[in-house]
Amino acid sequence: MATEQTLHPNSIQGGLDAEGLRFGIIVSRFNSFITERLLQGAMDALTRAGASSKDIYTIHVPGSFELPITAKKLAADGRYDALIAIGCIIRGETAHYDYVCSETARGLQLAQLDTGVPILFCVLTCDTLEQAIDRAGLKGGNKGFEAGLGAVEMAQLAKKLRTATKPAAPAKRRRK
Ligand code: INI
Repeated sequence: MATEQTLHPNSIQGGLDAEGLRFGIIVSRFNSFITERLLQGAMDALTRAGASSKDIYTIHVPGSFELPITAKKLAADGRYDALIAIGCIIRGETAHYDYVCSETARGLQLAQLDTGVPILFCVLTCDTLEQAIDRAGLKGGNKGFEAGLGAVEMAQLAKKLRTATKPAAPAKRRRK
């Protein structure tokens, strides 16, 4: 039997340095009282991580339902290292909430899987306005800030994976 040895696997992780990375932030105008606070949180995180204003674009859309198509277009143009989708969906009296929630989440997931560009899901899905306020800078912190840090980490990770998973160059054949 082989002697026991400690293994040291290779580790690939994204860090939190945003210098030189480009970000797009798509913001839903619906419930803008909440979404603009989430945007401030995301901007705060990106600024603290070292991103510069010239590398950050904000794009506003009417509602959360419009986030996926916009995110996909931005991701497909290849200029961004990561995107953040910001929305706030609050339950009403009809099933509308369920459709907007599920299609927004599904569309954003498809957009990032189709394009390979990380899209951070910063869409609050709440039963009440109070729950949303708590998550936009009060008791529950600011989910925009969390998404901002997540965007930096995923942008770096995506870059590293592009190089780390490249197949090694074929070994040169020796002449006989
Ligand atoms: N959009 C939201 O972002 N949040 C909501 O709470 C919401 N509600 O409750 O209706 C909402 N609806 C609009 C939707 O996102 C689309 O903009 C609209 O249906 C037009 O496509």
